[in-house]
Amino acid sequence: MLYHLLYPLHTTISAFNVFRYITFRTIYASLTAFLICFLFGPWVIRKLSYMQIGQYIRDDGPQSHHQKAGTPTMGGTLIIGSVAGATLLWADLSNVFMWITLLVLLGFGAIGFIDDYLMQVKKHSKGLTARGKLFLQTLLALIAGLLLVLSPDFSTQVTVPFFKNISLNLSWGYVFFAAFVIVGASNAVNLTDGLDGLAIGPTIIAAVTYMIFAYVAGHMKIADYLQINYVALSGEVTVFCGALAGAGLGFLWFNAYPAQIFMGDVGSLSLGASLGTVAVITKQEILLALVGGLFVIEALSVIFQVSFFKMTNGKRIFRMAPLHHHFELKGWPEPKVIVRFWIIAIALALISLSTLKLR
Ligand code: 57M
Repeated sequence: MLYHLLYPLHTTISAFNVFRYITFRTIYASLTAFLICFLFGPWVIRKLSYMQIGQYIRDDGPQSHHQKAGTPTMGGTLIIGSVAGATLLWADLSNVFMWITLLVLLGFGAIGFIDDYLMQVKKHSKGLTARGKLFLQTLLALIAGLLLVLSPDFSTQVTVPFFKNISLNLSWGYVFFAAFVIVGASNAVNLTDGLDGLAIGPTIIAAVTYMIFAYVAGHMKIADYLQINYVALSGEVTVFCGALAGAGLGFLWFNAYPAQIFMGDVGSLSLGASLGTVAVITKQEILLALVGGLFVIEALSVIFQVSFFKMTNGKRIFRMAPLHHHFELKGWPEPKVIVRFWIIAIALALISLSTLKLR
């Protein structure tokens, strides 16, 4: 909004020329989102506690989690509000990709909200059914995929990281591919969200990584120099990624161990889906498996554990899935698991960034 209001005045006040630059608007979008989260955090925590939206803790989980009972959840509403507010303030509102990313953020946030609301407010113990949740996620992701494919000049080619000469044109099949990436990312972040700061840390790391990819993909000269897909107009998604990282930091302030608030499904489903959408827009879809490798490892631990459990009538590979519970049950203190998982996420993000040169 500020871009539309202030940039046109640059002919009279030359300092307003700065609103033209994506880098400038990204920095301020992230600071704005951080401040919204940071300043409104205590109020949201008080409000949620007052409304008794406190986490119910399952009996079958690690013992250490019982002391977390009653921690306010649905903090994702704060993250979504900060990201949407900061993006609307700093992005170019005529940009189609910015709107599609916001649609996914808010849409998946709404699905998560319904789930949390049923569970926390209506005390409907399981929330939405797994099938109902997956149906709504798939529907929304297909709509986002369709909107992307219909966007002007959007390529339906899929490229493979590290191999610049391998690419596949999926044509209309790209809609399903995009939906798969978005829904997969959404659920993987949701599975990871089981320790204080465990999901938001790697989300910030992935948002910063995609902030760089979005800037590069949207800049014709840099994209050409690095020989990566140039995606016209995708540069504006940089502002969204900045807002995501900023809001993540603001939320982490309160979600850091010992957490004063959890994000709930409203947070985890929407953050994962947004990262999936950004990966699709920047044409770095497959690379998301590496950028968000930690989420993939957590999701795979569940898939292997559940399959093995069913095949062997109750035997397990890990002490408990998702993987973070395995390490907790091995005796690692919670903060150690969290920080070590963050370290892995940073290393994976650095390897992902190296694909800009290694190809
Ligand atoms: C939701 N939710 C957390 C919080 C957060 C198929 C199966 C593996 C699915 C999986 C599952 O349901 N995962 C998705 C995980 C929960 O956190 C809430 O949920 C929101 C995210 N959706 O924002 O509102 C608990 O996680 C802890 N937490 C923190 N700090 C945070 O910042 O400590 C969350 C955020 C919170 C809190 O304790 O209550 C969760 O873990 O439930 N199921 C599981 O993860 C279960 N695994 C399992 O049953 N494994 C089995 C196999 C055979 C399926 C096995 O390995 O034997 C575990 N979850 C729990 N207890 N709580 C195991 C038992």
